[in-house]
Amino acid sequence: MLYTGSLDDQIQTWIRSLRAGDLRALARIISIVENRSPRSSEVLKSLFQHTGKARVIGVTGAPGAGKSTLVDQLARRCRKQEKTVGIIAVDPTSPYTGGAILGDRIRMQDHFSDPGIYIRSMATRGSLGGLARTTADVATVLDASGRDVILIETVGVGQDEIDIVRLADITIVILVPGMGDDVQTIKAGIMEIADIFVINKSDREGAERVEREIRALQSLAMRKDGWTPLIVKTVASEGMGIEELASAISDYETYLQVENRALKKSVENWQERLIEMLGDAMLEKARASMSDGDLGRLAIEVAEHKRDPYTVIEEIAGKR
Ligand SMILES: Nc1nc2c(ncn2[C@@H]2O[C@H](COP(=O)(O)OP(=O)(O)OP(=O)(O)O)[C@@H](O)[C@H]2O)c(=O)[nH]1
Ligand SMILES: [Mg+2]
Repeated sequence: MLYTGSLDDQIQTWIRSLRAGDLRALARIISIVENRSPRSSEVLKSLFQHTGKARVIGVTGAPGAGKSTLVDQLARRCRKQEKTVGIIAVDPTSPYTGGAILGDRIRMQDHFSDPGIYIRSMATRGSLGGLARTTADVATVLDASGRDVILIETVGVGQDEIDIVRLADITIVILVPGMGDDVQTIKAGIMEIADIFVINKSDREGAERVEREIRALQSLAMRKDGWTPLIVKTVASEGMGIEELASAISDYETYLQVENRALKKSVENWQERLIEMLGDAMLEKARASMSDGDLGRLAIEVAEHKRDPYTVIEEIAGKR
């Protein structure tokens, strides 16, 4: 596409199309922020004022727990209520889940004819700025495009994933029966951020045991906001328990609306995100001030013990 106006005009045109529901503009702007192209920060600055309206729901759990199936069911339910949906599927990159990713694509194709559901798969691990930040930026674009609900699916394996679900207003952690240690295998950090627990594959034996384990953990430590995460049993592949999950979501929403809790949660999330963004920006600034050659030369000097790395870093960070 050819644009003749100034950079700002171009961005404004794209944003107008995006806000009018143009799916091509949506895809284009998502690509811009995903690739961190030079315009991306201008785009995000302009979009921010249009965000904050979408309900962001994070869905996390072990590989194969049924996250995609559940997200799919939630999306369907939203559509029945005429709500528009954006789905961000943060692909696990481990090779053994390749089949599952393919499965996702096929299953989600059901929705491709419905412009009310927009699905974006991301496999950006190791990219500049990190997975969490890119996911946050894509969610910003979807929010600004007017999507009512944004569902973020991510495998609950590492810090990146914990950061991603921190973007969400509501975090759903999926557990399944019969996975050995069940609850213990899920990272402690993930357990802490659950607003709602889903025990999926409840058609299998052991769902009760998982529930008991969660309750036992809950009795050990109260959440500091006083919320006791609800536990919902589902068979996502059969659409069972989805209504119960929807009402758990709305119970939590009701809870958030009291005593300014939603705002407090958002402030906490922004505190984390601002630190992250600041870290990125400082690193970029430091990198820009030196060439690869500089870094290589310093690495040699440190390796040869001609200089100590602490002073080197202090110099670069401008402390000395
Ligand atoms: N028995 C049973 N199978 C289910 C249920 N929910 C999902 N499945 C199946 O479990 C498999 C994995 O489901 P997915 O939704 O792809 O799981 P996922 O957590 O998204 O997997 P990854 O994205 O690879 O981590 C699929 O074959 C589903 O059909 C359930 O409630 N019961
Ligand atoms: Mg999946």
